[in-house]
Amino acid sequence: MVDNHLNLVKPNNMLNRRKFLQLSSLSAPLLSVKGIFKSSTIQTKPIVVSTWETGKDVNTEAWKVLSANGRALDAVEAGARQVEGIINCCVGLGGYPDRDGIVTLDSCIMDEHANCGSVGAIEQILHPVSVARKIMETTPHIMLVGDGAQKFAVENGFTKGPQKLSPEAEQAYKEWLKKSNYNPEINIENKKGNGPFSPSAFEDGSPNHDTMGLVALDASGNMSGAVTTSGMAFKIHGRVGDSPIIGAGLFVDNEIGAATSTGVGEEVMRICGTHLVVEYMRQGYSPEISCRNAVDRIVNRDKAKAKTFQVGFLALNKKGEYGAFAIQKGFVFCVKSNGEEKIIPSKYIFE
Ligand code: SD4
Repeated sequence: MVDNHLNLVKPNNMLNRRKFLQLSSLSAPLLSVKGIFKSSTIQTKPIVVSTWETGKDVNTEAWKVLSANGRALDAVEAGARQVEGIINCCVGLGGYPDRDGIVTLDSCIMDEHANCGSVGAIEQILHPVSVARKIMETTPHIMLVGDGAQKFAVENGFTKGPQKLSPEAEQAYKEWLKKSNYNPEINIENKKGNGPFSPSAFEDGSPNHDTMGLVALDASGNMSGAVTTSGMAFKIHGRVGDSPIIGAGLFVDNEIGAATSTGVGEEVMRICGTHLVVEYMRQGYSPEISCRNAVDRIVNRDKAKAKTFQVGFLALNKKGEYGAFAIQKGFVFCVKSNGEEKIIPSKYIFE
């Protein structure tokens, strides 16, 4: 499934900065022939890319802002709010709960000036992405969590909804309780080889992830990104994943590009995943190869373990070029620009 030329950038062969500079001055034409470095100077803008199939409607919402020459920041917030407002296993108040039966949400947002805001494990608030933006724009802080985040939200006009599971989430939770042999003292899912805190797949085999991460480049050439999720279902209460962590679930560098992630957050956090992807793009790698290199960083440490979980990265560079890479087959992403509206399967390592 992986193009042969990608072998050139496996971690063992990875270029250090000095070598990279030497190579890029001596043999850049050769490398660009291989497709590692793109030489195009054409910029595709505006453009938005987002994770999973739910990204299609998210992009539609973001596009309303982008196509009216709006700011990428407004576009990504609008896109994230769309998916927060519908019932979905993995985003918003309709999402699956933690092992105590409580839905806790993680979200963050980052703009072209490296301003960022973030909420972790917030409860009963419909639009955590807008709380994250409020934190970014009105406080000296970046991240608020739990009760403090909820208090801040309510004080700033967000409505506190009821503590109630969606019918789908309630059903899934009841199913999970049957087999989980629920015992907070013992991390039983881990023993079953299901990942650090929660099963990597649900009972029906569908993956335990559908986090919304989206990054956009606006008509003015500025970039922003947002992520919103209910996190891994059946996690320990209070667990926060990569999604609201700047540099893990989302990173935007307006000079270079932006990246977002999905999958088992603990594995993304271990490598500061999206920051790493953006740093690869800074070195001149295409978005896809940058995502591939970050995936390799995870997989090469422990191949056997990596076969048991999913992580996917999605990146967009300053020219509007995009790409993704995942550990497992199955990750898809959505693109919307003037010339394109597509759902694209990501390349991957394992079938
Ligand atoms: C998390 N990364 O909480 C999130 C889960 C996810 O698609 O991506 N779901 O670890």
